[in-house]
Amino acid sequence: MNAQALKETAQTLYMAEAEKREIVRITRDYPELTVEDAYRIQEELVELKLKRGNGIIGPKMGLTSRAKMQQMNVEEPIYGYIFDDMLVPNGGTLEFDQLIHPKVEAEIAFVLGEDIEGPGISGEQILAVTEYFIPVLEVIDSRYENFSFKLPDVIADNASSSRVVFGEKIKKPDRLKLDRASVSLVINGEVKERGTGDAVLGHPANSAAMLANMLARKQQKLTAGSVILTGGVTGAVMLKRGDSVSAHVEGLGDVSFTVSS
Ligand code: 0L1
Ligand code: MG
Repeated sequence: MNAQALKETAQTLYMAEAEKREIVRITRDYPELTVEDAYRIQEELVELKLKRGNGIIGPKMGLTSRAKMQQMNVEEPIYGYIFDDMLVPNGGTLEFDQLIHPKVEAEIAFVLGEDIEGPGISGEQILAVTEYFIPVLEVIDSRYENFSFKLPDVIADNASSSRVVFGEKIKKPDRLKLDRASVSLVINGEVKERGTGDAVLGHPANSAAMLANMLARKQQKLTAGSVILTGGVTGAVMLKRGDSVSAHVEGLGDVSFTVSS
């Protein structure tokens, strides 16, 4: 895809999000779209949001569970970015009318005390510089019709990022084994999804390490203080108006929101 087409595609995705409008996946018209070009589109999209005045809260990993990777037939997760206009306060309201077809998943975020730069970063190295963990509800809202996309499409679409709700920032507890921590996603009082931290590449810290190594290919690094979403511990569940949503992460606590009616 040439530079002009990359820019136009980013603009199309940007407008689809702003206007809450589904679009047909890019790979229908560009079946040869590569992962590299998809990240270039994502970079253009990020630029458009920065130019609008938005700030980046931090990066996110997506497709981190074996099940999702197999489903998409990929060997590597993907990344995208969470922006400040995506924040919904803990216990607050998610405005349904601002979204297309939102789904929610429960995750664990890391906040590092130092910058860390790949390649060759391990989960242990991430844990050594982690200051805080945060329980998270991530709302994903693919801009593509029926969440129907191929890998390059979802990369270009900023990994379906849409909204995020953070629980309390917890100073990294020394003895907490995040891989064994159970995580539940509750909607309207019913546990809809359950998992343990090891669903995320064996340990959520491995996901942050992989992200550091992926960013290193672009001479970028994980920076101290940014919030890093490590990927869904639970599956994603479709939201509807009026839903009351919470997640419990063992050792870290709860996070919740309500969907507007
Ligand atoms: O956060 C995520 O894992 C989203 C990845 C994109 C896949 C999807 O939209 O279902
Ligand atoms: Mg996610």
